[in-house]
Amino acid sequence: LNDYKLWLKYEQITDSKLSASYKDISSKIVVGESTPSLLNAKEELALALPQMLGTDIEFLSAIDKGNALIVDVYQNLPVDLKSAVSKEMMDVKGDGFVLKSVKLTNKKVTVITAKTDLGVLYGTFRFLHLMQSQHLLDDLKVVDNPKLDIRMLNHWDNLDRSVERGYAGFSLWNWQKLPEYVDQRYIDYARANASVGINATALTNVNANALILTPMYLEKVKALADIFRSYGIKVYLTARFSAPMEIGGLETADPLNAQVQQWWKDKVKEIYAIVPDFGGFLVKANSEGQPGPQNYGRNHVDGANMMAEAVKPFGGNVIWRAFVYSEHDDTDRAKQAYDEFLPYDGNFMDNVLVQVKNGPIDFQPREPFHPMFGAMKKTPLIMEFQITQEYLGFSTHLVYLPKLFEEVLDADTFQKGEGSTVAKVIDGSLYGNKLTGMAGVSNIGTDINWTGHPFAQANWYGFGRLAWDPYLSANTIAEEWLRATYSNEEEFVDPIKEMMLDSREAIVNYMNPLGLHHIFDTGHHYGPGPWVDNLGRPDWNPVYYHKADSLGVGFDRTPSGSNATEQYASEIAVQYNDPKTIPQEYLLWFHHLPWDYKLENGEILWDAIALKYQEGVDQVTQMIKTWDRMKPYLSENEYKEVSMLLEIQLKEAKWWRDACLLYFQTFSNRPLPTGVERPTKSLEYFKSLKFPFAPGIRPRWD
Ligand code: BDP
Repeated sequence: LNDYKLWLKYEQITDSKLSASYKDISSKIVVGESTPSLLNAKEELALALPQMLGTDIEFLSAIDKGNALIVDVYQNLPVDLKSAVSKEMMDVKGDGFVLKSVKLTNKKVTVITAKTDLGVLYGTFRFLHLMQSQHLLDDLKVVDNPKLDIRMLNHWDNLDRSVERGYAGFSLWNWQKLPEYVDQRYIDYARANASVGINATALTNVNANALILTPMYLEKVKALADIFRSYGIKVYLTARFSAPMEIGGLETADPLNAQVQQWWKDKVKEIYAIVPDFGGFLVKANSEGQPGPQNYGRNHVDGANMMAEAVKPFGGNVIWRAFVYSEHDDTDRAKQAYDEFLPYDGNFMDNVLVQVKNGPIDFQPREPFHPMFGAMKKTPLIMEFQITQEYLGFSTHLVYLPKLFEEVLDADTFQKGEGSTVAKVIDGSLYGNKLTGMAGVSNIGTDINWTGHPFAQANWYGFGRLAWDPYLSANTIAEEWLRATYSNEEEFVDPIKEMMLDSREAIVNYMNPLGLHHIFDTGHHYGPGPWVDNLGRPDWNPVYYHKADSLGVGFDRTPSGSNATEQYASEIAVQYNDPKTIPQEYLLWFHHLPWDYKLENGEILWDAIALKYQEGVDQVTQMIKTWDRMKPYLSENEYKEVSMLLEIQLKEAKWWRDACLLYFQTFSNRPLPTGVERPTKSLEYFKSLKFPFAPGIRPRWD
């Protein structure tokens, strides 16, 4: 059950010196008790400290003679403490916080404070984390502010508790037992989120069901919102665009129709009467069969602004997704969102955010950053990452995603000159957008350990940390997570951190090396299916994406092909248009090249592809070796569960390698280079594999 506790394990500190110094500063605590969030802070301290310090702690109503820990909003601090932290407080923004060691006459006071009670709760979690990761705390001086406003999970949870692309059991939301039955998990979910600063959650699938907006469900939503509130988490719902017809009895959902507009206004009023701090709507419209304004000859602006108008008086937001690609459009799918949304820049109301996936296709193991970032200058763009591993081995493969997130955030869009990184676009600093955010498609479910793979917890954790501060490094985050989750032993942390950091490149290598993409078996997106060519729409078929033929492989997105590069700043377009200057990892994303094309290192393309697949397999073998060496630092169970998963990962890395190479070999007609293991099964065998069950699928929209 230890897995259930996530990174909030609060294990006993065995280093006696450290433990003594922690006791010295925190066994007497004064917590302001004026609000539910402060009470949460108190409860967390009451849970964590006795466990970590192996001793009782004492809550006092005021500081007495000895050292003490003071946990309260700035405004309520005693005068001497106020002046001791006033300088740091000048740097605090929003729900940011200060942790500071202050010397008063004859005693040491450690202060956790903020402008808001939520800030104090965040500070408390940080303080406890520093203890968990064994930092010295007697000379604390930390000021930390959230850099984005909306730090949000998107649950793709259906009302029947299935989770689209969910690989960790069922939905946490037990709609049948709500509102009366409050599962402890809701509280622990809120604690975990608050501990990393996540402050919003969209409870329902973007492929939405209008029923969630009916009174019966809204009562249930209220129960969840009531629990989440004191942890600073606002509830959002997905809004089905045709809801006025489905649950409102109207004949149209045309956003310019007065009755429809009124329906949404009334609905919103009803929601706010039940959930006064409701965050707003998340909308997938005119995408993959979901209804939207275009069904009525209107556009995204008409649709989004109609809803924005309705939530505006209550301070709500509309988050409108840009994941669109039309069945009637035969331009390169990678270009369509940009083409469709760019003309609307500047036309959205100021409480609309456009939510853009990190890359232009769909959560592949590696994609170049989405060209809308940086190009759409007047509209706040909220980043959409996928924490659930739809195309990254589900909850079976160990893949540390902050490495992927970091790569995207650090990417330079050049849209306002050098240094115009994606992080600066989404934190608003590049163009001065007022509203900012990051969303992560959740990987959470009812599995005891929440995320299926124990290491997938790091992806939830890491997402939260990056939503708080998109400039943090994947390295720092891995270290933080490991120390809180597994161990503080350097001999464990260092190699396992390396293993995590390498894991993302490993999966790119054994699934989609050198810019290959979307060659997954269809529907479930788990194993390889580069041969699939029979789906209803060309852009659902892997062959559309790799375009392998006897001459070569890859998608020409340069001016001689789809010219997707023109959607990027010219600095990037020029670099990417030339196969000699494009970063190798994007090569086949943007170029169709002959099998014997010579790469910079002298290898021909075919050999390079084959060697990359092999490298991916070798990296997983290495991961297994690393994990095996860590046995002394792990409980039997901890060791075994990851060990079993890694064995599956190795088997499947080989499956990917063999299936893809055998398939591409039918075009390249070349032998496998030395160093690449020979497949032991035939291509026909790999093509014939069928899967009786794959989690996370929903009936297709076609
Ligand atoms: C794709 C998923 C699909 C989602 C869609 C979306 O395959 O299940 O509905 O994205 O983001 O990645 O709307």
